[in-house]
Amino acid sequence: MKKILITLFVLSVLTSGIFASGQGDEDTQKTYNITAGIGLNDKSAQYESMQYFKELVEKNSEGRITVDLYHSSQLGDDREMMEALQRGEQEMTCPSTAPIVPFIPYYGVFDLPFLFPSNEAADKVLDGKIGQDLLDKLSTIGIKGLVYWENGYRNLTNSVRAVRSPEDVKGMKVRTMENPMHLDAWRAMGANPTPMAFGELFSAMQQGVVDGQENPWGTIYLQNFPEVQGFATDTGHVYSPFVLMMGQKFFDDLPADLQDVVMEAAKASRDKNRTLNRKYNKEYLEKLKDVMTVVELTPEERAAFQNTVRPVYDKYSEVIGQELIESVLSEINNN
Ligand code: TK8
Repeated sequence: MKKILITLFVLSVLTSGIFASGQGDEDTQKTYNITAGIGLNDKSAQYESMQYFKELVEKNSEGRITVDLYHSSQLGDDREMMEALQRGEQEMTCPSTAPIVPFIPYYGVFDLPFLFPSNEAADKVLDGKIGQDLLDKLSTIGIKGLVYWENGYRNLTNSVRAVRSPEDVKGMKVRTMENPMHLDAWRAMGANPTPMAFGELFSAMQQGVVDGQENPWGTIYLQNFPEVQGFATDTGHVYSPFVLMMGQKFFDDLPADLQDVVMEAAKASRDKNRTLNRKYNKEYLEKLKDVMTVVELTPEERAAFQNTVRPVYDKYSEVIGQELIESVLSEINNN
């Protein structure tokens, strides 16, 4: 009997050792594939930044993670790709914050017109505690918010007339992102706004379904909007962040060392993205001046837009949370 017990004990030690080493080996050999989709095309700073993220993750995981990239809304629009992350059918995407608002209303703080006075003020809020708390809130809807990238300051374009004041916008059919604050801001100016997914925008402008839209200069140029829009105005009415995000379950199932690889690549690609995006927005504004009528507002003219959309702050402060708005404003003013 004693011999049998000793034999069983020795066997249990050997097999657990084999399984244990086997499991360890299995973890280090297991590979993970990320399907990542974005809305902008393959000339955008956003796509170049995704390529950089891909290079870093594939190199630093020694090939244990591979990334397949899709651009130009091939996998769907911002909302659809977020829902695909929730269902585990896609691993990454990078929407503007505006389409996140129907999921998590707090994100509406970034849609407050004329909120951020500069890129630096935006970086400080987004990369600080306020921004991180909002990223963490994404876990309540099955998404891991990694970091913020930059879409940038949004400017109006249209096919009807040069716009220099809110009066010039009256009756204009302006496409907005799918978010009630954007609709209300353009209604306050007397426009006739239409919410629409980004992937449908070019053909809607081409067919005259909408007269205008608003986006950063790089997007306006690189998505060929001048082909269907003759006028632009540097309203700069909203600073749009992007959120680089991953399916929460996919992230949680990664071994700890690969989670670190993903986070480090996200942070490195954030810094590269901002530098590239700011370069492109500056460069492409100059190119747009050659192909569009670009109105550059005086401080007084810009103030007229700011005063017109002011009621949006009051209407949405309760939905977003007065405390959050005040903490963002005090963070900005402590710059
Ligand atoms: C791209 C969108 C776009 C945004 C918009 O996925 O919808 O106008 O500015 O860049 O997020």
